[in-house]
Amino acid sequence: VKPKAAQSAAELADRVLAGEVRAASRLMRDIDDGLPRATLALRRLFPKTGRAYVIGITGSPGAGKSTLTDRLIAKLRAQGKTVGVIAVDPTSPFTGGAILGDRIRMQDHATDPGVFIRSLATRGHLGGLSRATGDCIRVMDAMGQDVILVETVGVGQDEIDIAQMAHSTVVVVVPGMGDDIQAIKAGILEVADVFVVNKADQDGADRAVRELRAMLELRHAVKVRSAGEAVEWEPPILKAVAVKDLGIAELLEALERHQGHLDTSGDRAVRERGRAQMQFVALLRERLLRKALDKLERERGRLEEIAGQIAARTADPYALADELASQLGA
Ligand SMILES: Nc1nc2c(ncn2[C@@H]2O[C@H](COP(=O)(O)OP(=O)(O)O)[C@@H](O)[C@H]2O)c(=O)[nH]1
Ligand SMILES: [Mg+2]
Repeated sequence: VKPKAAQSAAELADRVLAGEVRAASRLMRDIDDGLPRATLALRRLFPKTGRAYVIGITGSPGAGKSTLTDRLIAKLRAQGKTVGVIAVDPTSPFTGGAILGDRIRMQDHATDPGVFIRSLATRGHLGGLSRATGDCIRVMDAMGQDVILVETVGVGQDEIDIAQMAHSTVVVVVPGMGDDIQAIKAGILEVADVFVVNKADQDGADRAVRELRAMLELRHAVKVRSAGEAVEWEPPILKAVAVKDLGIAELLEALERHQGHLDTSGDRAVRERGRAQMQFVALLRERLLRKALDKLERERGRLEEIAGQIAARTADPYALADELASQLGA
């Protein structure tokens, strides 16, 4: 990296640390574009991060995550807290897919200097969406947001990784989900700290609560048997009607209790290491993949050649991948 880039990265980082919104936006764009100076700036920011309280909000599309997020923002702002929002949902109102009412509502917060909203697309990250999200969390943390809300659609490993970046993870479900419960079983259940059955104005909310409780009890029984001790934190199952602002105060209370639990149980430190490991592996994965793809790109036509050989069965992908990996060196 040229000295000039290093200097501009340092300047950018310092402006972010001073809480400058434009600098934070700039850095996030640089992160998106994969500019080397973004990494330099992130390195400078990193020691100053770790202060924000990160809340993950995950669930199926249409479950009401954005509406819930919007209501949480209002409550947190009323408490005088600054709020960062990262929407990793391409269908989110934050990214413009909103009905008019949603957009007007978001605009209220968009002009509030205490709120910083940023959306992340799922493309262009080499599968490193969790890495990109982690970087954005750090930028918001460094610029001084007290609370960072991360909205993700609760499907796939990337999403579960992202959910694990939060101090507290809220899983939003809606009545009559059936299949949803199956999806939840597939992994997100393990990372849920608080469940919200949203749209409790619709039929079946109590049934959804019962189904979730049954699943948790099953999990609890398994854990008690395997660990030989009780699990300390029992994820509460709350009902909410986000559009009517019902259940939001209770959700915040549950999150505050969870924060307290993290502090008293020592889980905060355990999770911090878990998060650090997760984020480091995500970073490493992306860096190594980038290195491999760069190498293939330098050897013009090599990737196409490999693809041709594999398709024609004249070479096998296992040997070629191993060969390339070993060529990358230590
Ligand atoms: N009936 C009802 N509709 C809701 C509730 N919360 C959100 N919605 C509506 O559900 C739709 C999807 O909400 P949105 O927040 O965009 O969901 P997301 O995709 O999970 O972010 C919108 O039309 C909301 O107005 C609720 O509690 N009850
Ligand atoms: Mg949304």
